[in-house]
Amino acid sequence: MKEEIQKVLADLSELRCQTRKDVEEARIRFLGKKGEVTKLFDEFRTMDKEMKKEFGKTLNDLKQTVQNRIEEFKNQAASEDSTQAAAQDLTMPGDAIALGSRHPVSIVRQEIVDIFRKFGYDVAEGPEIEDDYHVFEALNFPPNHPARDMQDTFFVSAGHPNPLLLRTHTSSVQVRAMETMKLPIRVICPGRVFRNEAISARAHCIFHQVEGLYIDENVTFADLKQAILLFAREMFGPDTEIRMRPSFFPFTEPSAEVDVSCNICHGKGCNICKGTGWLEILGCGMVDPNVLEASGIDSKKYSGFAFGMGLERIAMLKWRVNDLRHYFENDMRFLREFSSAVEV
Ligand code: 2NL
Repeated sequence: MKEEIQKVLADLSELRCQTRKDVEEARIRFLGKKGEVTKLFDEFRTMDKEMKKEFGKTLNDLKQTVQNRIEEFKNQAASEDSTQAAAQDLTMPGDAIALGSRHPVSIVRQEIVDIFRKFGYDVAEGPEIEDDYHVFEALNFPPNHPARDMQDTFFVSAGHPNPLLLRTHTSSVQVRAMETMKLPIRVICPGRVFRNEAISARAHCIFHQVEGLYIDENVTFADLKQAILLFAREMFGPDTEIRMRPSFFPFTEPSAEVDVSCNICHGKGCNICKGTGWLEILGCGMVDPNVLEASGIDSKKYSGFAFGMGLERIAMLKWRVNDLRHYFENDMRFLREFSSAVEV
C-alpha cells in the first residue's frame, strides 16, 4: 500500500495539463471509477481493522492533494482559454496607444506664426551655428559690445575675424532674408537661440524666439505700432491694449519695449503683472539705417520695423508657469498639462 501511495504522488508531481481536456483526463486517471486513487480506496475496503487505522488518514490526505492539484490545473486552463479567446477575437477594439501632446513653447510658436502668416508674412529659418557677421556685425553691434564677449556668447571657433558661434537671436535669419529676398520684405523667423547664462528660474542658456521684419517704402513707427496692436489682440484677446516704453537695441532706432494689458486682473493688480496691470511681451523698433545699408538696402528709399519676442516668456504668461526650467526637463507631469491646450 505504501509503495502504491508513493507512486500516485510521483505520478501527480509529473502531471502536466495545458487544456481543459488534459485536466478532465487527469481527473479520470486519478479519481475516476477505475482511477489510481479510487483503486486504493477499493483496496482499503478489503483491509482489516488494524490496516484501516494505519492508512485511513493517509488515503484521505492523498485524495485531497490530488483534488487540489487538479483544481489548480483547471483554473490555469480556464484563464489561458480566456486570453486565447481574446487574442482570436478580431472584433475586439485594439489597445489604445497613449497620445503625446505638443510642447507649450511649440504651441505658442505655432499661434504666433499663424497670426503673422495671416498678416501676409513669410516664414524663414536659418542656421543655429552662425558667423559673427550675421549675428553681430551686420546688426550694428559695435566691436566691443558685451554680447560679443565669451561671457555672453557660445563660440564654436573663436579668435577668427569672423568666428563661428551659436546665434544669440534669430535676427541673423532676417539679415539673410534682407540679403536674398526681393523688396518689400515681410518675414517672421522662429527659432532656437543660445546665450551663455547661468540657468535659473528666469534664465536659460537655450530658449526660443520669434522675430519679425517688415521693409518697404514709407514704413513708419505708426505702422509698427498698429502691427503690434493687431498681433496683441489676436494673441491675447480683442480687448487687449498695448503701451510702448522707450528702449535701446543696437539694430533699431528708435526702439521700444511693448507691454500688453494684464488679462488676468484687468489692471486691478495681481502677482503676474506685479500689481502694474501691464505685462512685457516684446522688444521692437525702426530698423537702423546702418543695418539696412549693411545688407545692401538703400536706406534713403526704404525703411522698416522689426520686433522680437521670447517664446518661453509668452508661454509663462499664458499658462502662468513660474519656472523656465520646466520647459527643458521633460517631466511628463508638466508636459501632460498641455495635452488639451491645442488640437494635435
Ligand atoms: C527682444 C527684442 C528685437 C529686433 C529684435 C531686428 C532684426 C533685424 C533688424 C532690426 Cl534684421 N531688428 N530684430 C528688433 C528689435 C527688438 O528683439 O526683446 N527679443 C526677445
